[in-house]
Amino acid sequence: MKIPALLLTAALTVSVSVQAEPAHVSLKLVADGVVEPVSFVPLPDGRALVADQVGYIRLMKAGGGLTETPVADVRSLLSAINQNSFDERGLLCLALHPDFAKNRRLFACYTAPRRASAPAEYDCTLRVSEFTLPAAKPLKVDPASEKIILEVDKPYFNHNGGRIAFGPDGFLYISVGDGGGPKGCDIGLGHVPEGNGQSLRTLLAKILRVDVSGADAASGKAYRIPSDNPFASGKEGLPEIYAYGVRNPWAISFDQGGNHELYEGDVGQSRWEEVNIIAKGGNYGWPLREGFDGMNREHPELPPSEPKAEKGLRGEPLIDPIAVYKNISGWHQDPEAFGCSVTGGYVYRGKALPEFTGHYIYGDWSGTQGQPQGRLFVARRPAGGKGQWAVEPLRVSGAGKFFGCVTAFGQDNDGEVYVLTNGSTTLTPGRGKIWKIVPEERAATN
Ligand SMILES: [Ca+2]
Repeated sequence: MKIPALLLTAALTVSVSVQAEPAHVSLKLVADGVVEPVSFVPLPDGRALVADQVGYIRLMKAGGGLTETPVADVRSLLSAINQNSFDERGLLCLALHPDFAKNRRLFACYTAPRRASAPAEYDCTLRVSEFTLPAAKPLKVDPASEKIILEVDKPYFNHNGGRIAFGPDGFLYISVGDGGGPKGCDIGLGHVPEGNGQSLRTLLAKILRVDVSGADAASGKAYRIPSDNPFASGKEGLPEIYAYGVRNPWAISFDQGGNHELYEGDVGQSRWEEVNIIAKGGNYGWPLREGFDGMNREHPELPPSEPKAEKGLRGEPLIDPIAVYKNISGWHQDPEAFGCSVTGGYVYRGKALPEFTGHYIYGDWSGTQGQPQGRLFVARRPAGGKGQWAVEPLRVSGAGKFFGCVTAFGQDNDGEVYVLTNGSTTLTPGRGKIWKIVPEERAATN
């Protein structure tokens, strides 16, 4: 549908601050040879685990390069995946227990085949599991050592979220998407009328928090509920819920420094891609809002059809993102629209690029849908810490040019940040690469 330019201009309700002079960095290739790298998890000894969406856990050697043999082949645990095509299902994220050096507990999130108790029309079941990573060399995980922690049934193949991270409190945080579907807008099979984002009776469209220190005898669950979870009693909402009103939280991360805040990249519908700082009990607005704007749930590429909602269903405030950028689907030919799907990243806490310390490095999956031309951004923390963060494109110069979709980010134990890319928009073998963000390499003739 062609949208009149006038309509789009009139709808702009928030100024998007994008710096004119972008910062320059270079990328150093540290590993390749995977299909779609989606998770990079540093081990205590300087090596790293890398999750390949198609079902492998690989080992990156200290300094770079993957070992020949995967640490684990979990393909047999996964739901069906569209091979050589686009898919959001598969192995989605890894996390090490905070006491990993002692207990060797490795957590993984992936899409499993629909479990028996799920409705027959549903697509798959999002699963968080635990494995033991034996200390013996070479590192090898036995998929049969799996212990299932938590499952969420998924009506459609997309909007899984499926990202996991341990917080400074030692609890496991899990991001879950709204359930997806061809219409988007939190509508369709498995979506309640108010949207899963606003329902406290589903784990879809939520950030969850659980205690994996032991099973809960009373409920029979493999985890316990932290006593200060916002709905811990289960009366007002499901006790696993930590925050709600998110759409497709593709990447959550804790700041290694500062106040150890929880950052979330929330993939937008058609108009706004957003980054949030997640607070306990917070309502992030989906599907009442997208970015700072209201929504048009019938025609999401058009300006909001109703006044912007200010409160949730229980009168609670809706929390604004810290940073947004325009999605090209809703802002045709707008020079400020430069992406289609936010890929959440990390707050930089390394040494090599001090100008980024305390700022959030992240990206856009492909720049334009269908083209493997991802973008990198830095969102600058505002002076004083309050208000909107300025979004600045991060230009890549020097030898390490990348051409690919930005699938995820990683951060090592020194706070340095890595970019995970796929040179294809599909799950095509051999196009996945991992890059370390390094200071700009200037040409010798400069
Ligand atoms: Ca939001």
